[in-house]
Amino acid sequence: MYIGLKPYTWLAFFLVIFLTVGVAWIQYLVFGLPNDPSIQLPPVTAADPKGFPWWLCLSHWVNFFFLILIIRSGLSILVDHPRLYWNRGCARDTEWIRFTPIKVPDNKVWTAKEDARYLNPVIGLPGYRHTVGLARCWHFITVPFFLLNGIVFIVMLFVTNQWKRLIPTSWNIVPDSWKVFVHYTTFNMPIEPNGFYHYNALQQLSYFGVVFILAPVAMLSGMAMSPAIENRFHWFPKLFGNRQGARSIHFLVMQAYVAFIIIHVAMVAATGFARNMNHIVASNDNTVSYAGLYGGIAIILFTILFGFAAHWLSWRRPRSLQHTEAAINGTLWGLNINKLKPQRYFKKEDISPYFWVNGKMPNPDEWRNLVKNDFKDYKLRVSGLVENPVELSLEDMMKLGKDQNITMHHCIQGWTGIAEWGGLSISKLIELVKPHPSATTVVFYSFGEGLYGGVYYDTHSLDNCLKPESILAWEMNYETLPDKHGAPLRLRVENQLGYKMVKWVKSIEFVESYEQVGKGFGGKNEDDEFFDLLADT
Ligand SMILES: Nc1nc2c(c(=O)[nH]1)N[C@H]1C(S)=C(S)[C@@H](COP(=O)(O)O)O[C@H]1N2
Ligand SMILES: [Mo]
Repeated sequence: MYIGLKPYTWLAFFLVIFLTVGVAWIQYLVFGLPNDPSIQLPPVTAADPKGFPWWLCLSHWVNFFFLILIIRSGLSILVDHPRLYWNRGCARDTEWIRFTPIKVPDNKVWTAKEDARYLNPVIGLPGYRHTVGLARCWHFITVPFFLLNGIVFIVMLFVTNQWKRLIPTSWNIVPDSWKVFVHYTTFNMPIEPNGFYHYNALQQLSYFGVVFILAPVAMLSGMAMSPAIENRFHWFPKLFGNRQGARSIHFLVMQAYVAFIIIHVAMVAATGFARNMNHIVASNDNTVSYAGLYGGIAIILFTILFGFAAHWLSWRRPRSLQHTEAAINGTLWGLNINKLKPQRYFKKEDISPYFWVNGKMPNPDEWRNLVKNDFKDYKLRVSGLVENPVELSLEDMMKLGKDQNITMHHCIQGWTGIAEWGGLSISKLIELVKPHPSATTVVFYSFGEGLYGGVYYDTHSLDNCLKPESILAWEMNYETLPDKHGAPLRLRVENQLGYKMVKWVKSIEFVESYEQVGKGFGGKNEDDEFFDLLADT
């Protein structure tokens, strides 16, 4: 796996290493070992927690199980656009880290789909090419369980007195943690308290950080990547700088989790493996039994076996995963995120200098002949369950009036870009064609094909089409829509992900249900690549 870092990223990386490990060594070599703070821990009092209760052991391992699935599916999502940025336009050559040897060429169209990488299935869930749809299924099926487990855990912490072992009550924890850190990094093991009753300062601080900092930051940075949230609450991604900052921080949180897991497991092994495992698996402080250790190994084996089952499901039962994801999240999103109405707030100066391209250019003669004649012969056919079917030329549409919006586009693969779009508001079209009351879904067909052949199309609920900023655009950044971005006409529905915004629109049809179109899942990518089922929600 190729990893490319910008010089400033290397610098930041080495600075972090130096400020921690380097400084610890300097202190040790110059001033000697600091006194051992573990020894100074207050004595265990009667009010202190007595060991690990069973619910704590259970939630620890449930957390482990889901965290592994979340990290593995997250990695597969990441490499579908294997670049991370701090700027929201994802400009060429501005990524601070990339997981691909390829530099984005500037002399030809290089689509985000071509740029996608894939992982070995031992690491990614699933591995192999173009599985972002299924990787998202796994990510979003597991996240609610992870969250629920976390909530139960935190409630139980406070219902009992277990919070005392996790939450620092004095700022002394910071210098004390540093002292422990100096001990560890210079391989002078401090005297450990019995972890069944008490943690050392650094241990407490890191567990606290994992539960009360990493988890909430992961959740918030994840939410900041949603187009519906970003286009409605523009302040939200600013918590992380911007939308791409949120993606980068989401990644760094994952890195912190992985680093934590490695160090945590190493420390558990180094400080009395069998006894520690009895604590966290068997909920006892037995010093001779191996029951906890065997139990822990069994849980880890189960997690690995589940990984195999997860791949089997991904290849053999992808539809059931897609439906499970929709049953869990489609319903939730329908109730909240999808109700959000995009709002105007971007200004002309926010427009991204670079805007990624996606999808296969249409090839039929029909479209190429239209290009030759500057789309003067183009007619958009609007039909289906409508009182007044129409065929509109670009000129006809322009006469109906132009709506202009500056919005952020979110590709499911991870990149974003801000652009101005000008065109016909879909609500005006709906007014004109007068859909029957039975029409709930609008289908947009393209001249182009999907990745695996067949007409590219997608569907939207009437409700989403009527949202402000839902338009059929013939203009991008105040100029005629370029061919590669979907000329003559492309869809904009700003509370949705990019794949739902059909380019090179050929015709529109009003139907009763998306199940009547294509394979019946709401769009070309939903049909062929198991992307999120969002239609009609
Ligand atoms: N006809 C068609 N429309 C399409 C696609 C496609 O492959 N074919 N790709 C979609 C995806 S995944 C994205 S992110 C956007 C990209 O729009 P852009 O190329 O203008 O950036 O177009 C969408 N519309
Ligand atoms: Mo996309």
